[in-house]
Amino acid sequence: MIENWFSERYSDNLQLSFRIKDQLLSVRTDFQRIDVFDTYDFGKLLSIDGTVQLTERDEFVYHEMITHVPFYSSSIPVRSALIIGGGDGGAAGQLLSLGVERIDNVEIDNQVVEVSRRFFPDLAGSFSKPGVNLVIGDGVKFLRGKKAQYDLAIVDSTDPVGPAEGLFQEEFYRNLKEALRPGGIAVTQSGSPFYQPRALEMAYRGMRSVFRNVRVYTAFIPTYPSGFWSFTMGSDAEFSSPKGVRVGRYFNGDIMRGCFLLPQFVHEII
Ligand code: AG3
Repeated sequence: MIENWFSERYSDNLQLSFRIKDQLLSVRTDFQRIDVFDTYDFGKLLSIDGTVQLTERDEFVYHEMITHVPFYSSSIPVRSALIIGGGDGGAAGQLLSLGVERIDNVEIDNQVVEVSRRFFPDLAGSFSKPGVNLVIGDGVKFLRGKKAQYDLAIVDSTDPVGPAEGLFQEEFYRNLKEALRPGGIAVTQSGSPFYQPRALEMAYRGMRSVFRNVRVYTAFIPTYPSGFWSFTMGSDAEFSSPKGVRVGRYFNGDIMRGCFLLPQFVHEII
């Protein structure tokens, strides 16, 4: 009996493997390779250039954490948001659930959106909801000329190799800040502190040179390298610590306070 597996390679000596029922799709786009697998344990899985982007079973962790934490940390009401990347629609959906009224979601690869509409309709459905404006284009270019328009900016990107490399650079964070209203917050996924310390270091350094306040927080995401994942957010305003939050499936008041507590090896990276 032949067993089929999808593996994300972390190094020559390490990989994470999912036994799959089926490969549902494989396309090469102008930007990257996209694959969709039906896995036994995590439901459908979307991968880009061989790296896990989301699975049906654990996407809620990433998408809640990249939205709820900055939303509740904001000292100004979050009514409008910009998402760069996020072509699956997961982050936009979470922002809508928080009551954000206007969302511009700028994804560079229209195939990510098409594939998500077909295989992850619960996530991509957010693109058809009122208030969400999907733009297919380069986030870096989209930012040109955008001044003080958003309360929150979310960078939901792939790893800092290939198309997303520029999204971890200081110059990009500078442009992102220009697009924010005074007191607005920017947040980016910043990789696995254990396996990708340079991603975290780049995000942290880049944001530090642009924003007065920068904080790193982490979450447990089983299907990403090491399962221990970081996010980095920056603002010129003080971060607020809300009394009450609406709970998600991962996010709650304890997580809102505790996600900023970092192990010593993470402090040593940043
Ligand atoms: N974007 C971040 C995925 C990074 C995963 N890296 C990896 N597996 N090596 C997720 C997109 C979900 N909206």
